[in-house]
Amino acid sequence: MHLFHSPSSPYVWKVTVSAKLRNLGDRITLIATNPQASPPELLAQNPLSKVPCLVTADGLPLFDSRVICEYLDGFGTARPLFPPQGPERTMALLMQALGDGIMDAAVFRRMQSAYPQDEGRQLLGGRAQAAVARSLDMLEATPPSGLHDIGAVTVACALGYLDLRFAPEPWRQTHPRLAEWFAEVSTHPAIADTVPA
Ligand SMILES: N[C@@H](CCC(=O)N[C@@H](CS)C(=O)NCC(=O)O)C(=O)O
Repeated sequence: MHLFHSPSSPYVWKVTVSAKLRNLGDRITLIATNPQASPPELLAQNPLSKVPCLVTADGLPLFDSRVICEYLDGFGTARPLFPPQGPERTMALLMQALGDGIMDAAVFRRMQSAYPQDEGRQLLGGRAQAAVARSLDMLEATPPSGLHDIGAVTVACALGYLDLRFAPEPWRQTHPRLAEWFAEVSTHPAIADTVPA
């Protein structure tokens, strides 16, 4: 399998953490990619010009991170990250949606910070910042436990991305239970060995 990859993407990180947790890391070859440059090799596989994009051993291109992570659950014998059914699955998917939403808002803020900060951009950036703040509050009320499912993996990668891109906006003091969980899972090799640069 080949993975179109960019080292600072939180969505790519989510895929590499999932692959490592499921002992599949050595079955995936990384292809360094700048999706902003829309290279033809990426466009041939993903018309959205986004990473991650996984090309399976059969040559099937898969995007986005949600589809790729669930696909990876079909291999190997490690515990699946997507619970098969019932309330456990619903909660894992909900936490995945929350983590993905934090990534979406944070990546959007980061991208638009490169442009002149007119009134419209300030308004949109402020909405994205507020969405992240509210999401952190929700996670503080019910922090994930362990790194057992796709919800916990996604939230961990979202928090790691905040640390990477928004370090001057500390969240730990105001969210101590979430901070404690993140400190604990950050030592897991699947996270510690794959931290984005
Ligand atoms: N929902 C997608 C989001 C992927 C995404 O937005 N990736 C960013 C990198 S962080 C990207 O490739 N952006 C390129 C672009 O928007 O042109 C997923 O979960 O994979």
